Amino acid sequence: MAVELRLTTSKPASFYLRAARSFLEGVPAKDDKPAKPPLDTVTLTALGNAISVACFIGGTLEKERLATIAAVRTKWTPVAGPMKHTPNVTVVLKRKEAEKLMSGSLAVTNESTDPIAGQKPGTSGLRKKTKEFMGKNYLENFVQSTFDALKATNVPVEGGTLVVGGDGRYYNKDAIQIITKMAVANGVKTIWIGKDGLLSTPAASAVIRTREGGFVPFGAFILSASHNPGGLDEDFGIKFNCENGGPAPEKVTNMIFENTKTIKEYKICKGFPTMDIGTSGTYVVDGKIRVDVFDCAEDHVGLLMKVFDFDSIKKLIARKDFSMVYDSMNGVQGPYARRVFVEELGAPESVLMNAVPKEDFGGKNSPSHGHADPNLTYAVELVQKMGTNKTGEKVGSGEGVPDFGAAADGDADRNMILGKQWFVSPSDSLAIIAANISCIPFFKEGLKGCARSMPTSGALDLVAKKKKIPCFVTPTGWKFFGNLMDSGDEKLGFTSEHLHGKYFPETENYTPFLCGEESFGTGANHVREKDGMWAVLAWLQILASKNPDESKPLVTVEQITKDHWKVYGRNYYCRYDYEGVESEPANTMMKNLEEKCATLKGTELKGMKVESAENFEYNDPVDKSVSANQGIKIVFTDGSRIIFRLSGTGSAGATIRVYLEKYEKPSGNLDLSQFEVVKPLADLALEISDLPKLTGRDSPTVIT
Ligand code: VG1
Ligand code: CO
Repeated sequence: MAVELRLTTSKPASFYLRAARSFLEGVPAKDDKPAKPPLDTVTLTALGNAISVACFIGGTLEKERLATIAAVRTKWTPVAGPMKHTPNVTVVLKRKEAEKLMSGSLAVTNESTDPIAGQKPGTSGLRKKTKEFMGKNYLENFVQSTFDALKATNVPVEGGTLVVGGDGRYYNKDAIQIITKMAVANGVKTIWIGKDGLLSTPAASAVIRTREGGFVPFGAFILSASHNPGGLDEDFGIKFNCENGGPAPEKVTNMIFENTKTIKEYKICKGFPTMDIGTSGTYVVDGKIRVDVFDCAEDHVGLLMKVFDFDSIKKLIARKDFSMVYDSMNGVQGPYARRVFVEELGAPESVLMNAVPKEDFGGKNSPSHGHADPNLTYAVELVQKMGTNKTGEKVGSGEGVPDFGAAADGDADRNMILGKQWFVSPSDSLAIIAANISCIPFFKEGLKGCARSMPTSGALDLVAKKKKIPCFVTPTGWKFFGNLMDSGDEKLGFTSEHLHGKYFPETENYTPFLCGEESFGTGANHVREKDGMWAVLAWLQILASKNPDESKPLVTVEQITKDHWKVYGRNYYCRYDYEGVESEPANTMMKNLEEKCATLKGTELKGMKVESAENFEYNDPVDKSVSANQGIKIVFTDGSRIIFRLSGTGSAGATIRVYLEKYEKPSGNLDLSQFEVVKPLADLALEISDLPKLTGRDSPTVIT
């Protein structure tokens, strides 16, 4: 475990010395206080005059042989006042006893290899069948191509720190060992690995942004195919996140892909020891390379505790008339859920469902059939528990049903929110969080900006309009939100002019910022990924603030949703997925649709007039990059929309997504089933696109 001590001159040096020492030594049990185990990492951060205190403590504890100074880092930090910036020093202490010295060869071998076709990263990294990933040089080629792209753009790979972790699926642990050996061969000096190889996607982002004082690593490899099933016969994936903690932007992933087409050799240290990633500690190999294996939850949960008011959520959870459940779907979220709900918020162990990470997320015979995908179709166990069916309608009397239920996907960046017999659609959830944002301490002054992906419903736009804040519409995929969150941030401390590292001090600052997607992804600028746990805590915080008085009846999730519709109206919304379609007819369908766009405008279809029809193109307002071909969008004069896209996360064939939306004013009928309301739009979509004829499919495989 790690801790950060922020030194100031308001307390004497001896106070901090004692504190650092007791963290490193641990504290024995006393009276009714439990023992505190020793911590492996103590980070001292200090500004201005406190810097000498940090040096004094580090030097003293090293002399006492209690700790090793693993790193001393300096950077400039913005401060209020005329100085504007001040020097900032971070001293990283590693507990001597937790340090394991290992021998091993650091000799680098250049292995020759040939390009492998199809290594193009999609919406969120490269995803393929696990067996393909396990094939000769498959992972190695992609990893080397990434290092080469980074080095070509002056990312400080050499001598740098790299984060590696994954969602725990089959092949995760082996891949981590390979990446470690390749990273060392490519000059990386320090590798941070989540214990047991686990790091959720948002946690990896939090580690980059906050561990050891923040912004130490140059990036992270996250091993995940997210909600796609895991196992030898299922999917595996890898993605690279940059030094801001966000997914590599398109210019980087394009560069990686180009490299995979010409790669001739990769570098690996074959004699580097295989690391014990099941035991926390800091391993020093050959006196030169440091591998830290650390608790996967500490940085992320530590950050969330700064964003939210845990005490008020704790009070909500303690209420006798409130109960909740949380389904980790046997993905990576289990350890995080236990830490947050049970250890920090005092909920009983029984709130945790499927909280043990499994390599196959429970596999084919589990209720979710191994799809760690939090939606009404796959989160079967939770949906049943919450008293609804797979179209979100109430089932049974509601007796004994918890008041709140939520779930995460395999890599824990997604969330599904449920109330007692009540489903909140992700687009509505985003809008409701926006409308109630100031309940959350991190946002107490409100939002400066927000964004949604293009296929996400326009519910957020209505809130943004009322609050008079900018609302951006981006292509699908979290990487497009990154620039908006980094905009106006000078990020002192980054010296290299590389990749995404060209920060944008001149452009508008939009933080605090909220963003989300219809695909059960919600998040904010505390990290640069969507964050499943964040969304759930946001809802719990809203519930806590709507229920300040325990003697009054509980204001429920259902009520909060309905109250929202009464103010803003309701964006009835559904997504139809046609999975496992042949690529060729899917591409033909999209091409035909694009051609049709030119003539659709102004025409009438089943009594609905087309206002616009286009292939969505995004012009990034921050770095001015252009992303074309992001989905066919048909908008009608009554505000209804039909959108067609091909998925970019599948591992084989094609998945067609059809997004349907119909707006109803606050004075209209707000209590219909979304599936019924959008049905006529779905029929129209099939007619316009010729989908059934081209693909041979009459009905979608999944409706969300
Ligand atoms: C899907 C979703 C998209 C999401 C992406 C990654 O992409 O539609 O909104 O960002 O998955 O989510 P696509 O290209 O298949 O539509 V995750 O949780 O799978 O990393
Ligand atoms: Co995911």
